[in-house]
Amino acid sequence: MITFPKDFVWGAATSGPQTEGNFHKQHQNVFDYWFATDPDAFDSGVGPDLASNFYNDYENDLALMAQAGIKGVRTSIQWTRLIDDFETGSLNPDGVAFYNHVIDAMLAHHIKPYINLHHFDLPVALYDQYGGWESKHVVDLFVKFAEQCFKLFGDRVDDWFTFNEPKVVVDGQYLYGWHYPCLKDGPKAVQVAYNMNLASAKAIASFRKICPDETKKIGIILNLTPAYASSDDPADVAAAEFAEQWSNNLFLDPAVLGHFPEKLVETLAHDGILWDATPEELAIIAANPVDYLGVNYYHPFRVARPDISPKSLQPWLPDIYFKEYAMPGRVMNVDRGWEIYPQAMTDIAINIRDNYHNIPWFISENGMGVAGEERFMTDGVIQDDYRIDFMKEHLSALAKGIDAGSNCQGYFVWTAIDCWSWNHAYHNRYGLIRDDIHTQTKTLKKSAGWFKQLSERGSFSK
Ligand code: BGP
Repeated sequence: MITFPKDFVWGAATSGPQTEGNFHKQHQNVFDYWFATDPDAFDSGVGPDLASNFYNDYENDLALMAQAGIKGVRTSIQWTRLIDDFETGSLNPDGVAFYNHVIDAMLAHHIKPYINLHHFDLPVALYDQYGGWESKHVVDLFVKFAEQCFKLFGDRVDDWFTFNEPKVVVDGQYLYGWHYPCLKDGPKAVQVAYNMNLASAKAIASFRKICPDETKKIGIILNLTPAYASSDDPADVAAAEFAEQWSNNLFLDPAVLGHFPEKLVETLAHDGILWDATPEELAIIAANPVDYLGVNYYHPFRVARPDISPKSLQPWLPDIYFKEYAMPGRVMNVDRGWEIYPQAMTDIAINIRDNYHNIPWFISENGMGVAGEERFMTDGVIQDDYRIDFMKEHLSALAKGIDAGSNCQGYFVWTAIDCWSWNHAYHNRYGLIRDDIHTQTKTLKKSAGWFKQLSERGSFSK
């Protein structure tokens, strides 16, 4: 039997852009724009216009989530829905009404709202005008938006997050082409990483003024991908050390410790591409650490020495210090192309315990995306035993970390209801609840029943 602490929160995570649909939304975010201009970049040409219809169906969706034993829901407020004028931060009345209804409905269903402010959904107008997160003006516009959220909903929402996976914005927009505008520009990526750290700290500073009550907490959600060296060879170990700093500590250290990783700063300065920062900004980052941390974990990061030396002549990219390594014999989620490695849950827990003041944290996303789930349907129910096994294995590894003293306080599965997954659209399904996207009919999968028992008992048998 694997048992979790008494007040452990059993929740589910999602985001505004992946569920709501674009009904009555005044502005386009970068994904809306990308889909409107290049639908072929999306699986089966399916965009975010309808998503899982949460804008119209939230009452029914939340009722189903409650049936699945979900006690906390993390979603995001869309900047492009709540705000009419980005410069002044003026409000869109329909957006305000919608998020008020959603928060009230969550509370009515005894579901605790966990509200995030940015989930890859930069307004495209701010990219066109200012280069998006490259600009410190955009940092200040984000803070205006955040302040509106704290003022409007801070009376009922206790749990807040500035960003979901800011590192994925850096990687997706500036290095590897997963997010519009698909640039490949190392120095810009470095500045964007700094600006997003600054935006988070500035939003936290505002939060402390607007929501001073001690029951209100604010954090950041980071995708931690522990870096494992492909061998004991010093060159592979050095590659893994850089990858750990670049992929994880670049956001984890400022958020929790209030400063950037020294070795990484040294390397970036040596390479002549360190971000533009002022002492005042660094003081804001130092003075505004998070109250707690959300950790999204899906897969490890296996790393080997790079193919070519950083001394070679080439534009700067972080990849001059490492390359991804496909470990022979690894267990794979073939549909998503991600390695399955539950042990990393324990490693993350111990790392937070030992190197990050044992700050309170929770798993803010973990789950399994599978294609063509209809193949597992019997009597109208998806028999997703593979998803139950995935959760069991990851929760067992997490419990080891908690037993060793790590201060983990919850587990949020990705996701409650099958949702739109960016460029992969509806290819892989992650939900405890199936969405037939042709009829928008939602039904519980087998895993929903298992999750309900888990949340009622706080334990499961192996
Ligand atoms: C995380 C994101 C989610 C979600 C999830 C699944 O990185 O925070 O928004 O999409 O990954 O990944 P994907 O949708 O790429 O399969």
